[in-house]
Amino acid sequence: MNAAATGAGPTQRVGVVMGSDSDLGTMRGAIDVLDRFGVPREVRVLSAHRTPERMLAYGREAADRGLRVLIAGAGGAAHLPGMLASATRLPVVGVPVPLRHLDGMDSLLSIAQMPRGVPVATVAVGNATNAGLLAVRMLALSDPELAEELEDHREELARASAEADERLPAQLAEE
Ligand code: C2R
Repeated sequence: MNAAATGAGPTQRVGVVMGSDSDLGTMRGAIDVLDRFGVPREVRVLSAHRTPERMLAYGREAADRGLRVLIAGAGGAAHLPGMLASATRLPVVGVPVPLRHLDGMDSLLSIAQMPRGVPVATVAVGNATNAGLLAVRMLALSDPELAEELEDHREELARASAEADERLPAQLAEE
């Protein structure tokens, strides 16, 4: 089992944190991206509401443990990303997790509307994939190999889009 999969150890570069294990379906998007780029990560369930002391300790120790970026997802009254950001100087990327009610708007606003001085970079509702990519982009600033892989990924996206563009006339003609 590699370091990324064990979820422990000093080599982890990104901490993926969620308020509940019920968020895992959404947060898997970030985990998959980090694994795809080979970025060592750990995954934790921590809650500003349910385990405030554990959550604060994690935030306070994160930088010293070698983590470079935190990704934090939570649904509803999503205080976790902001509270983590208050306990660390590391960049925190917040993921609004949609629950059954309010389509994730509650979570989105809880995460995005941070007071001046304590930033949380917020992605779209449910879009943990972009949180993973944002973390990879941050790490790539000081990692040329990762930067090259990101360029390949960007080219791949552009190629897929161009291919869809070329396929579309034939698809419409078949309708
Ligand atoms: P359960 O499914 O465990 O009842 O959790 C979680 O992120 C989850 O989406 C329901 C929702 O509660 C959220 N939660 C928070 C926080 N802790 C848990 N928003 C927090 O600290 O912000």
